[in-house]
Amino acid sequence: MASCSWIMGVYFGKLVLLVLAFSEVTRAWSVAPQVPCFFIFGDSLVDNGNNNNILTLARANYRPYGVDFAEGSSGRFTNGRTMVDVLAQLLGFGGFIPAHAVAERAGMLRGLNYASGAAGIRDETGNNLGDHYPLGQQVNHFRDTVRAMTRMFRGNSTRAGDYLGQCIYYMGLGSNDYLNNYFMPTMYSTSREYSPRTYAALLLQDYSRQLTEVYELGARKVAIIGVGQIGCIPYELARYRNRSTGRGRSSGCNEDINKAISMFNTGLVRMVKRFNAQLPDAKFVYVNTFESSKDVAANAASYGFDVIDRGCCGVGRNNGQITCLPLQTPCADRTSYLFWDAFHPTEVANVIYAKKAYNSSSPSEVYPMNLRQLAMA
Ligand SMILES: *[C@@H]1O[C@H](CO)[C@@H](O)[C@H](O)[C@H]1NC(C)=O
Ligand SMILES: *[C@@H]1O[C@H](CO)[C@@H](O)[C@H](O)[C@H]1NC(C)=O
Ligand SMILES: CC(=O)N[C@H]1CO[C@H](CO)[C@@H](O)[C@@H]1O
Repeated sequence: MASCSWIMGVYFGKLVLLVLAFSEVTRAWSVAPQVPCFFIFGDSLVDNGNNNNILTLARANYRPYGVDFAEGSSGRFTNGRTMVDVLAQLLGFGGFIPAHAVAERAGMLRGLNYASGAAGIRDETGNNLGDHYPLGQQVNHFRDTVRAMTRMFRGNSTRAGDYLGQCIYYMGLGSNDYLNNYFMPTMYSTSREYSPRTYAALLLQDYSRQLTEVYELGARKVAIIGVGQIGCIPYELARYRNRSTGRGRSSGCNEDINKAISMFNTGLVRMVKRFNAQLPDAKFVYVNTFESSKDVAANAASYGFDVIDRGCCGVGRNNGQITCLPLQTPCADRTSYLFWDAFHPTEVANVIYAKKAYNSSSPSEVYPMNLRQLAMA
């Protein structure tokens, strides 16, 4: 490497010095990404290690999590890459976006990942699993980042704002407000206090306020990820005693849960339209993972999946009652499973969802545009 750049230096002189200086600054990211930075807010679907050093059951920094990941058990709740890892690659980032909890200041210019397993829109969501960073705290972390970044732009907030406005923001919250709140009546009272419709409205009101804060801090290109079909995940199938039949999803999903989530998702689309109409320069996009996961389940075989109703790793009915335990042996054919554990998709499923978000031309999957177009917008 060193002698190579020395030889090139002889030939290209200043140009190479410039390139070397640039790669020093950008920490050797090799290709220019389509947007200068990528910030991630979310839950365990996209957490990449923020929960590793806190007291919580929502943690995945042990084997076999990460069994197919070059960096090993990083804290990602799957066997390999998450959806945002793949999106970072599709957006042309030469590497993954670092976890806020471990990132050094120099790393923040390319974006940070604030996602935390068990997190929801509501503060109390996920408390049954222990400590975590709810959306409110993730937004606080982002506020700190914006302050530090403004200092890096010599205190010029106009320049910092211009920079932040070109970046993409991934917002993936809401699943736990159903899983680890509304549909967990033994721990939470929300289902006794609110109808599914009122609860969805309440979540949307909270979410809208927090998204407006992220906008005010400088975000303009925001991808809002809908909640998936939680009524069909192995955990819910197991809870409602719908046993795996091996192939297909003939045992049926829990449609009560799916209906409640559809109300929330419908509200997200309205919110995206409202933001785009009302907030100057706002480019909000709705990524319909509910629709995408329906498509994947309905056409499982053509996507290469043999098993879509049980986890590749886990305990109990459908491998869906407890998540994958330390040192447990996962299934061998991980590319033929839709779910890695009771809650989380496998890497191959994450790749499908990321590609749809980035490149789908169907408005039922990405509205009003996909992330490739959002990057250019
Ligand atoms: C901040 O940056 C903008 C754009 O580069 C520039 O026009 C402006 O003069 C700067 N403001 C200060 C106070 O330096
Ligand atoms: C995106 O879609 C276009 C055509 O629809 C295709 O040519 C291209 O390869 C796709 N890109 C990715 C990264 O999937
Ligand atoms: C809760 C739930 O959705 N249970 C379903 C389990 O599967 C049967 C059919 O086998 C459905 O009738 C139930 O609705």
